[in-house]
Amino acid sequence: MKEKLQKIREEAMSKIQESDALESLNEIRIAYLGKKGELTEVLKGMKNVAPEERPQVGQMVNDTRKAIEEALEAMKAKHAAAKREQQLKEEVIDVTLPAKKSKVGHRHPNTIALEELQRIFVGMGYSVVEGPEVEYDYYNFEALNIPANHPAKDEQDTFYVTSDIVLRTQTSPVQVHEMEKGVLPIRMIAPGRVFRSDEVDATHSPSFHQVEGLVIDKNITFADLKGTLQQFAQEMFGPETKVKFRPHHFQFTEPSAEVDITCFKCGGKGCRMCKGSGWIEILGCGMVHPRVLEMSNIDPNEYQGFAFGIGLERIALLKYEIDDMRLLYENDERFLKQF
Ligand code: 2NL
Repeated sequence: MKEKLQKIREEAMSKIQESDALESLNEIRIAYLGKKGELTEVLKGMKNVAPEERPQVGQMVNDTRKAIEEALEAMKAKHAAAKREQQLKEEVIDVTLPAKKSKVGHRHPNTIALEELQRIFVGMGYSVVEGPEVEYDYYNFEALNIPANHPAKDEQDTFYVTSDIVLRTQTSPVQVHEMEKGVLPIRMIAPGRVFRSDEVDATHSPSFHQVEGLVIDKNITFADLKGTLQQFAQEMFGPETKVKFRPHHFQFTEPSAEVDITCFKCGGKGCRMCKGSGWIEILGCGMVHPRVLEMSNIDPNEYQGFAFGIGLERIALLKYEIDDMRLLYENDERFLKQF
């Protein structure tokens, strides 16, 4: 019995010494100290030992168990230390390496132009009002004095959702809603996305952005409109900018005009930018048609107003000398990061 214990002890010790990883130590523990382990088997044989020898053999079994347990613990610590050492060696981080460059986003040219435009009009006391992109036919056309048979209402130009609901073709409906509220005076701009059934090319897109302006008060004249738009043009395109009002026609204004500015590239001498004319068209405007006021319950004898509509993409293209509107919609990083 003593020899057997001695043999078990020596065998276990040498296996522990030879073990090469934490996992194999557990197998050794089970093989010697487990429920069906060798030492346990020896204990089961105690009944064959003479009673007077039992305490001594029992003591030896306990000593052997203790010795194996201690050896296992010591080896476990050694393996763990070695494993950690190995990890530290393999998982070294070079803190002197340069950091990954994170990409910083850019504001879109449309956004930059819109923010500039808003800054100018807010500076003149205008509020900024937004509204839905889907509108009743009434607010998009009828309330703006555009009759049922007007060519702009043609399915070729307008996206119809139902027979009386459309994707707005201008942001004027937002202004009509403001007029209907009946709180006067009004001094507002309405920026937003608008839709027209156009083919995509360098200057057209089925979805683009517009900023419309509306002022309604007592004693508003065409002179107020001219002064306001001149101020806007000079702030947007430089203090030397001159404006020219050309007679035009819109259903919702009377009189109506288109506004040209002196070319900011050549100062009016004529260049590629202004196609040699020295002038660049930037917006449409006019005095709000009396019928438009009436339909929104504003008395044209008491109140007058002016309105204007600016194509945002057109302003962005001009300001940044971009020659194709499609670039504004492709969101190519190489393009966007230039602004
Ligand atoms: C253009 C022309 C314009 C308006 C828009 C307007 C709005 C109301 C009443 C009267 Cl509520 N007029 N808007 C007036 C004149 C011109 O836009 O060429 N836009 C790109």
